[in-house]
Amino acid sequence: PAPRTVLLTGAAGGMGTLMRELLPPYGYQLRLLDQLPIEGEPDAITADLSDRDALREAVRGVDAIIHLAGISLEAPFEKILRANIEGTYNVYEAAREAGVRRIVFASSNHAVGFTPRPVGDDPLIPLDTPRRPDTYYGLSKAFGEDLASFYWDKHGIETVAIRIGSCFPEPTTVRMLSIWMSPADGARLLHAALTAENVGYTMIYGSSANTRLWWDLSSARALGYEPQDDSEPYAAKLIAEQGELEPGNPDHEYIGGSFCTNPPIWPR
Ligand code: NAI
Ligand code: 15L
Repeated sequence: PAPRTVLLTGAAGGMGTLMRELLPPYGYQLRLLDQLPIEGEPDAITADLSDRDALREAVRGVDAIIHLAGISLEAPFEKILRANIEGTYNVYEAAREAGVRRIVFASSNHAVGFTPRPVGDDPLIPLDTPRRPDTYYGLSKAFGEDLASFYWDKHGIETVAIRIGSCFPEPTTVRMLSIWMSPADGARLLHAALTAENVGYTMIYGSSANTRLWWDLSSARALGYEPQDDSEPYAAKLIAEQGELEPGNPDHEYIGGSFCTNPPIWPR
């Protein structure tokens, strides 16, 4: 049966807030968790991912988990270790103990951030491109992908890991024209990741059907995802304001853009 009750971690964040609105029409009953309280959501669980008792309680009776919680940008390693690496481990352990069968893990393009971005007629970045994290943050997402793969092989917990591009209401940079995932497509993608059968461990890229797309969406489409949006209507205005990406700009060179130069190491 399709999952109905879904734990949404990171529910107070940018994507969590968007998905709280967009997922219920698909028929989900969301249980919300975040370290921050959520206004207008008195039933939301306010807990840190280091609180294993709270996680045990939070996963009880859910059909699936969408795991968005964590530090979503670069930060000192100790913080990333605690929130993203240990925190994601704690979520998987809680799922294993409670018998939850499916997790959708918010990975990131920054797990492959140092991959040169395709230019001109270059092929799209393939699904099996080697991981090239661009930050401790990206490294934590690479860890999360391997953790998910391990929990499938060892414990039979299925995961769809989504290397999300940029999920915001609108693209705001020229780079985002290639990696944008509209919120509506984000909800479509999460729905597909929750309902596709026999996913085992599957890695997908998460974006809309952008004209300037950089990566292969076929594993996402294989789950039943049919993106409806394209960033192209935003292109003329953004390029007029910001100019085309030029060589020497990290957004021109690498998938991860400026994350590759944080801390600054440009030019190499
Ligand atoms: P965000 O930073 O807006 O939200 C993350 C939420 O997680 C926050 O509400 C925060 O309070 C919570 N959180 C952080 N550490 C926690 C902890 N230790 N315990 C409990 N809660 C904790 O991030 P956003 O943009 O909503 O992203 C959601 C997820 O998707 C993140 O994992 C991020 O890395 C990933 N992602 C997002 C992208 C995007 O374009 N929005 C792109 C690629 C990946
Ligand atoms: C991410 O992984 C971040 O969580 C998000 O805030 C954006 O910066 C996005 O990548 C991006 O690459 O634009």
